[in-house]
Amino acid sequence: MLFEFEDKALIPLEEKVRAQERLSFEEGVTLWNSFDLLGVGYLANIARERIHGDKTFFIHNRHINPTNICINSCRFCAFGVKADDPTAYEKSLDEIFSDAEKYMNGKVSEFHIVGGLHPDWSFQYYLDLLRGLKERFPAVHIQAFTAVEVQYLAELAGLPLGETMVILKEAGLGSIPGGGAEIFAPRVRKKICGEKTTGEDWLNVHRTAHGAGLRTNATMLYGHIENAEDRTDHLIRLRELQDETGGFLTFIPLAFHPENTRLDHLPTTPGQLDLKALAVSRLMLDNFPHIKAFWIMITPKIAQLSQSFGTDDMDGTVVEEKIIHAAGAATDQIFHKNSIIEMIFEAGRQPVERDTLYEDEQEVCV
Ligand code: V47
Repeated sequence: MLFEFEDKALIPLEEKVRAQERLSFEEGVTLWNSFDLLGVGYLANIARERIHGDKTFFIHNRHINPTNICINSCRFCAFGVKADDPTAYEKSLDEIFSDAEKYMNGKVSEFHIVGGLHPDWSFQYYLDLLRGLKERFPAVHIQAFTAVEVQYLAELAGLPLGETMVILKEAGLGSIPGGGAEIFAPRVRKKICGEKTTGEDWLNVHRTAHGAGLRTNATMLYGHIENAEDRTDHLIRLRELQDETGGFLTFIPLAFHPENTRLDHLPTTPGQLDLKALAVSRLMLDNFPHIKAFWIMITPKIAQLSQSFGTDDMDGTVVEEKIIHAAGAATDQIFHKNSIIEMIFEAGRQPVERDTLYEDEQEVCV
């Protein structure tokens, strides 16, 4: 039986999706504005199953947030504070090494490290952090420092971006996470994080990373003051860079959490928008291998459902997360591997445990 679209504007898109034809800016806006969530999800699932069949990936990882002290004051962020704030913290290298060890239980395969732009830490601190972790856990991949942090580190080092990346890579950096992208549209970016790295600069850091042989992820912060055109523009800019370099692995839409932020008058994102963000991303980012449902942000239940709305990755165990929890995330800090596997099976998909670069993929048997 043929799928019946409630929104007739989606009908012409099915042929294009099946023929693997690229969707335009206008078609992207149509998808965001459509009331037909099932229709959008149906289209995204065609693309998802063509690329990945029934597989859903996950990773045994651990997040580490070394400090929340930050020179920026982004309006959407509840994590970053100034040094005199009572909640300010900074972890010594020894604390980080011992935390990492504490939670190794078995085989964590990735450390995901993201933090504030600390006004006093030196470039050397970051090199010692990478080298110290690599020395103690040589088999664990280090995915660390958003493009915003990498740009800051290059400034601290007084070196060009490319050289900074080579040094970070030699010290143990394996890949770069997708944070800091927020929304590229200057009109919105200025209002939510005016002092932060521009969208152009964010893209340039990733371009340089790809040139230095580092794979990276990308994100988009949605559900605040942006509109459908801003989101579509963001996705198309990422798609263009991916055409140029091929260096992106995964895209992760990040649902805005307003609590404790300077945008706390805004509501939390509805589940409808969370699912749509994942589905539209799958459809517009036709050259991105993976679309990730970060369960910390959207709850494990929405992440589970989203496997029929375009996603093929559930992120991982995480263990400790401070950025989104500072902004009111009500999810747990840790998702045990067996629970992730169970949720993937329940969704009718095949769980596959992966490493960061999707080079080692192990299907999990019942
Ligand atoms: O850079 C900050 C965002 C990011 C809020 O690459 C917020 O695999 C929502 O980038 N509401 C950090 N979002 C998290 C991140 C990430 C997470 C999981 C996987 C990967 C990956 C990357 O969180 C920040 C910022 O963009 N953020 N505050 C907030 N109130």
